[in-house]
Amino acid sequence: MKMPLLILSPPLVLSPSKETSPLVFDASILQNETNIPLQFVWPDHEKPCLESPPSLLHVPPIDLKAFISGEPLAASSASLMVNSACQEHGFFQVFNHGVDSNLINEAHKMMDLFFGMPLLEKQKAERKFGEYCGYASSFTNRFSSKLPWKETLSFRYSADPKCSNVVQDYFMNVMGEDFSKFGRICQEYSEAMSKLSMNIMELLGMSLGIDPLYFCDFYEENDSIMRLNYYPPCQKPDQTLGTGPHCDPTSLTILHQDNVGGLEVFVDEKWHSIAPCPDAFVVNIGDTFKALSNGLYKSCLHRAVVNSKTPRKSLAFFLSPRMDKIVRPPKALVKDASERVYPDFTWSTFLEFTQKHYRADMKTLDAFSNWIQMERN
Ligand SMILES: O=C(O)CCC(=O)C(=O)O
Repeated sequence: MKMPLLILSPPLVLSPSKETSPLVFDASILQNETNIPLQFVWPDHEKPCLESPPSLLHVPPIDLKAFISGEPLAASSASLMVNSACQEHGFFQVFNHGVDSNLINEAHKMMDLFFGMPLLEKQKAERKFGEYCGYASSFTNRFSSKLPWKETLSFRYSADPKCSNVVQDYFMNVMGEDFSKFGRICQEYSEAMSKLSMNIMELLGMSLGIDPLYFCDFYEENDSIMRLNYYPPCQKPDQTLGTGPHCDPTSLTILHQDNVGGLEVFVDEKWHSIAPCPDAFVVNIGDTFKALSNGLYKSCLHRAVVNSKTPRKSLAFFLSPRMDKIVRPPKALVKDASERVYPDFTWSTFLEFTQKHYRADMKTLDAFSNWIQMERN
């Protein structure tokens, strides 16, 4: 399928204007700047409200060990909590998840080392336009307004046995020998996330009243994305955002945030925060799973705010199906074809759409599904 040149709101500006010198997000300098560049200043209606901190969102704490134990009461209570949270906003937390805390701590330490390096070093892994892997500092080469106050390093993880070292290989090929430990830890961390996502998929299947193994099977050879987010301090935290409001186009996000705090979710026309908890992962439904659940589960708008004192880190694993899998709700969720909310699509088409034609917001899945329907008519 050939992609149309759609410009969705807000408009995509591909390069900085020729009259001004290109903007560079060098965190080591900008974190002390009291006059932040205008490109980072968000419109008033989108600015965070730091004087009156948002109320906490109720995200049910799910004891995954109890769920996996197969004890019927624990399993049914977890699945009821997940069902109601996913119909309301799509966010919940998992505890007793079985991921080694040393591995999580090591990953955070590696992030400190990486993002603490000089900009020129980090730029050796720079992400190219239209790609989703690599180092990106604030997307200064892609947009020229509403820039996020952050740096990211993203890479691909695949559970296909033929790609058993894909993360480690990426680090070695793009960043070199010196990054082999970082690569190994990211490989292990991504594998742990992929394994954890299978348990969560079992829970989601049960919560939707279908065969608990249905989604495990669907995501068995998942082709996922791992993103390390680093938010440097900002002397004008009330003017900018670390990550702007967006819904995740992927299927399921498993997020570990450090203890600084900054994640917010838009529910009932208000922003709510999710307090950090080092023992838990925050899980949220993305657009692709929303489509798989035939619109029953929500993929909710969220963002990250920054602060003037402490850098913040988060690790996001974006579970996605194998590129050629057809995203179509299981029969049990669609009694009649007229009940279908979204058309069939493959993750590869949706990913390409998100990379080339828009800036993430809450309408991406609708825009994408309108585009598919236009193409097919
Ligand atoms: O850092 C966070 O808390 C949120 C990150 C996020 O939403 C993203 O990476 O898409």
